[in-house]
Amino acid sequence: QEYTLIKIRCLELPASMQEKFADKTVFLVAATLRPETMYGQTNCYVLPEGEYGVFEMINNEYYVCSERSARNMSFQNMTKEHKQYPCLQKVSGQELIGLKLKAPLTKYEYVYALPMTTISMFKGTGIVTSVPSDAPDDWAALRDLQTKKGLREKYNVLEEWCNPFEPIPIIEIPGFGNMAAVKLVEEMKIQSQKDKDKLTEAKDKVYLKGFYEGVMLLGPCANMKVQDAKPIVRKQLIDNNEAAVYYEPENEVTSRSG
Ligand code: ZZB
Repeated sequence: QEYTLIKIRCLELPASMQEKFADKTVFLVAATLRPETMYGQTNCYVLPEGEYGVFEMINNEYYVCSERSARNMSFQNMTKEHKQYPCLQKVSGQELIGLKLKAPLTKYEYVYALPMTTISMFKGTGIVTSVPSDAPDDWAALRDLQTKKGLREKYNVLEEWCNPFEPIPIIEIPGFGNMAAVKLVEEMKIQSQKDKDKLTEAKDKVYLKGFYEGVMLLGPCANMKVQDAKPIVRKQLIDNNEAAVYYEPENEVTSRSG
């Protein structure tokens, strides 16, 4: 599986990381199959009870991600030393919640790291960038945080980290409008991010119809079909050093995430 790794720069660090990494360039890195949707990022998701690590990469960059993904990166000439991926420090998802971040391409000047309870630590980096306009899971989780005070309190999330961040229309899909995920989540009466089966169904629908019929609404690829825009936006992100190519061994993913 070929992913695009989106580099979301930390504008601040958790207390536990401040001593070692204060003068370093640190990113939360999120694996995505939809680089063309990065115009619609409103936040970044972490698994609160997930265990992440800080790893040194080439060019004096530091990535926060799962150790499993750092291992994969070490075989892809991304870490400082080939096949080496020493964990410089462990950090929990809960510690990352509330960090102020700079994400590429989105109109929001900065976004925040927020909790998502359905993240798999066995897929991608365990960090997920959020595009609620086009990813039903992302909208369900953001809406949960925006509307449920108890949930915010449980994970120490402040209202100002989620409520001002509205989904951004980025792709027009015939029949689904310009915020396909929002529309489907309402139409299918999806209750919360835990509504797994319905969310899978919604995701499959948006993926398929978006890829073949979606048209970009903004950026240099405006008016282009999603399938044509995808490689162009991806290349632009990589050329700007805002993203990297990342592969995941197929069988490992399926066997471990079950
Ligand atoms: C941005 C994005 C925008 C995504 C979109 C999807 C959509 P898949 O398709 O299930 O194999 N993702 C990545 N890592 C994880 C993880 N560890 N746990 C849970 N979700 C994860 O996986 C690829 C997508 O699942 C990724 O692409 C990421 O969300 C999420 F408009 O990134 B995506 C219709 C979907 N639209």
